[in-house]
Amino acid sequence: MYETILYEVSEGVAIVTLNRPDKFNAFTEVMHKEIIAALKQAQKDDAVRCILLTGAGRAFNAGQDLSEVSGGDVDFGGFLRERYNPMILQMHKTEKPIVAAVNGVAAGAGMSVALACDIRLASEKASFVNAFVGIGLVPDSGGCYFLPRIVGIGKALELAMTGEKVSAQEALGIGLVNQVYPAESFMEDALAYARKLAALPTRAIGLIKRAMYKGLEMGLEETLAYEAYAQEAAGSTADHKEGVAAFMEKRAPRFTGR
Ligand code: T3D
Repeated sequence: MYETILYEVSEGVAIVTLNRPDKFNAFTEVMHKEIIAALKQAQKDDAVRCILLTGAGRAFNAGQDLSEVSGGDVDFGGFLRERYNPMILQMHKTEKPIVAAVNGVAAGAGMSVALACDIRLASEKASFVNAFVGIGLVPDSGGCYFLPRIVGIGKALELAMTGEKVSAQEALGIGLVNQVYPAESFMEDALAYARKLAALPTRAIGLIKRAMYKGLEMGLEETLAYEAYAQEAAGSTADHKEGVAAFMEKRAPRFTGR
């Protein structure tokens, strides 16, 4: 039903695969729309408790399909406002964890999308290229928001200004990715990670995501107030009751995401 992505739900995980392997899964207008639609589909589906975003073939994503923009004048502002920004905002407001399974190179807006995911898992064959400067552009799609927050301003400026490729191991060293797995078992390992997240209290995880990002932007007083609000919501879930009951009964909890 999608043209540029694959969408599959398996054991609580919606696997969204960017699927233009001959173009290194570069973004097109259709792909932006389909990613937004897939995120909304996953948000609505109670059977989905984690979203895993990956790429088909050798690459994760090479950013904007440059053949779409090579012909002449491009309305860059409009391009971002209409295509990229809604996709990043949809990721941000999705109240389920989004895990990037970075199977190969993530370049330009492809790197930004990986940064906008909540967790990044990398194949040892993955790499990151802040490719914008290489074509005389500025990091977009949230790159200027997420990159300095994830790796610190000094490293963020270096990566954005030089556009140098960062290997998976280097990415692990600077906190750009959370885990690196062998290439041969990468998708199995990434799926196992996503399934683990999918078995946790989904509503609390959605609230953790929202509260943590809000905490980045607010002062202490506002953050404390927001935490109280979020805790009220989390404290009224069935999963909270189950977690406490399981602890008291000295057994493993069975969370249902409600
Ligand atoms: O309007 C706007 O542009 C605003 C929006 C901006 C958002 C952005 O994302 S700007 C940044 C755009 N992306 C880039 O500048 C990255 C361009 N690609 C590369 O630098 C390199 O391809 C990579 C570092 C990603 C990978 O290098 P390598 O040596 O492993 O592979 P390759 O041989 O360069 O590429 C493999 C194929 O993918 C190749 O096709 P071919 O020759 O085998 O038929 C290449 O043309 C294609 N490909 C890679 N990136 C893109 C692409 N095709 C279209 N668009 C791409 N971005």
